[in-house]
Amino acid sequence: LNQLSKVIWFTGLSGSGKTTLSSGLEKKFFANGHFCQVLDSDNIRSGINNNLTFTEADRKENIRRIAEVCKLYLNSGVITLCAFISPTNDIRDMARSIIGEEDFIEIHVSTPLDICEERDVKGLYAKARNGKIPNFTGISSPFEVPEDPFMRIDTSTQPEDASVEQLFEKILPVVKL
Ligand code: GGZ
Repeated sequence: LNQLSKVIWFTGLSGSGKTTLSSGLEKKFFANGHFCQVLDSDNIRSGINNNLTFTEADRKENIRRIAEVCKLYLNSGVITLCAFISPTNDIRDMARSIIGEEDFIEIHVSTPLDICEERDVKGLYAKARNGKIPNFTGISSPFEVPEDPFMRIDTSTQPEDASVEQLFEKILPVVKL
């Protein structure tokens, strides 16, 4: 295998671009001969974690199970790209300690709240503002900015392909054998 297995952990608000960037990066890695698996709320909360809500306790359990799954991927040599809000230092510290400090690469997708809310791709921010979705991150539930991520990417100040290119250039040396 021509790769070191790592977990690329994207954290950021809903609509910040985590899933888009992780899919873009997956394509680039694959074209370069590296095997990846993207995990995001679409493929995790619909299946393995379909009994979990967005309370603080359930978010923590969500991330705990995801981090354990990442460990299995690590052991099999696959690069895991995780795109979860993972809103608090406490939750991200737990993920980091389950996965192991040296295999956990934190990317903060730092697109500002007002831009995410303006995009409102799924109409969730509007619903959260109207009180129809409780515990919505950035509106009625906290997001703590990570202090020292490996990288910060703001998708509102540059096009998607430029962000993916930056991620690829900076992460490739970390996974390349
Ligand atoms: C935040 C919510 C909520 C609440 C539903 N708060 O933009 P999306 O739709 O596709 O991504 C969001 C996704 C977040 O799930 P995560 O598993 O990443 O969250 S966490 O890490 O905090 O456990 C959003 C949708 O689920 N969604 N309700 N209340 N996002």
